[in-house]
Amino acid sequence: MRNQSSQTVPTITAFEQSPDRGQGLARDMPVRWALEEVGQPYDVRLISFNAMKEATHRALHPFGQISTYEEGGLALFESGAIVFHIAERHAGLLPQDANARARAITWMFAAIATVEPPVVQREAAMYLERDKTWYEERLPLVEDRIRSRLDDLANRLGDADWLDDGFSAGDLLMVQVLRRLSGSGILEQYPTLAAYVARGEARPAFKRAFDAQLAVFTGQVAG
Ligand code: GTB
Repeated sequence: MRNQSSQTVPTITAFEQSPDRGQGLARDMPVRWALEEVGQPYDVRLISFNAMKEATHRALHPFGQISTYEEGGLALFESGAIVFHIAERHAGLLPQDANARARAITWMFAAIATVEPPVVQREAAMYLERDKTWYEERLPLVEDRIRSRLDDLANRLGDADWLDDGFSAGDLLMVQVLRRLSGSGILEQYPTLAAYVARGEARPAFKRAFDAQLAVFTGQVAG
C-alpha cells in the first residue's frame, strides 16, 4: 500500500534488489504484511547493499540491515519489534483479552527466538558456507534441528487454523519464518504446517504485501 500524500505515514526500508528475487523472504515482508493487516498506509525507501552500510542508514539500523521503520520522531529496527509496535498501535494483530494477548506475544517470541534460529543457520550454510569442507556434514545437522522444532510446532498446532485461537501477530511471524523453508523439502514433510503457511499466504493482507515487494523486483516500483 503506497501512500500518495500524507507526510505522517510510516516509512520502511526494503532491498533495492532483493536476493530472493521477489519471493518475499526478506525482513521487509513481515513489516509490510503487518501494515497491510491493520490497514496502515506506508511508504517504502529502497536501499542498496552499499547504502545499508553507510552512516546514514546505520543511524537507523545499527547492524546495517533492513528493515527499518520511521514514524514521526520514532525510528525502529528489527522486524519483530516493528511488527510488535504496529500490533500495539492498531487493532487486528493482538487480542484485546490480556491473557490471550500475552499468549500471542509469546508466539511472536517463539517464532523469532525458537523457530527462526535454525532456519537462519540453514540459510547461512547454504549461502555463505557452501564452499567449506564441512558443508556437506553440517547441513543435515542444521536441518535436523529445524525438523525438531517443526515436530513440536506441528504437535502444538494440531488441526487448528492458528496457534492460539484467532490469527495474530504470532502467526504472522511464524508463517513468515516457515516460508523461508520454501523449496527445501522440509516444510512439505509437515502437511499441517504447510497448510498453516498456505492459510497465512491466502490472507488478502499477505497478498497485498507480497505483490508490493514483488513489484520492486519486477521494476514496477521506483526507489
Ligand atoms: N533480526 C533482524 C530482523 O528481523 O530485522 C534480521 C535482519 C536481516 O537479516 N536483514 C537482512 C539484511 O539486511 C535481510 S533479510 N541483510 C543484509 C546485510 O546483512 O548486509 C535476510 C534475508 C536475505 C535474503 C533472503 N533471500 O534471498 O532469500 C532471505 C532473507
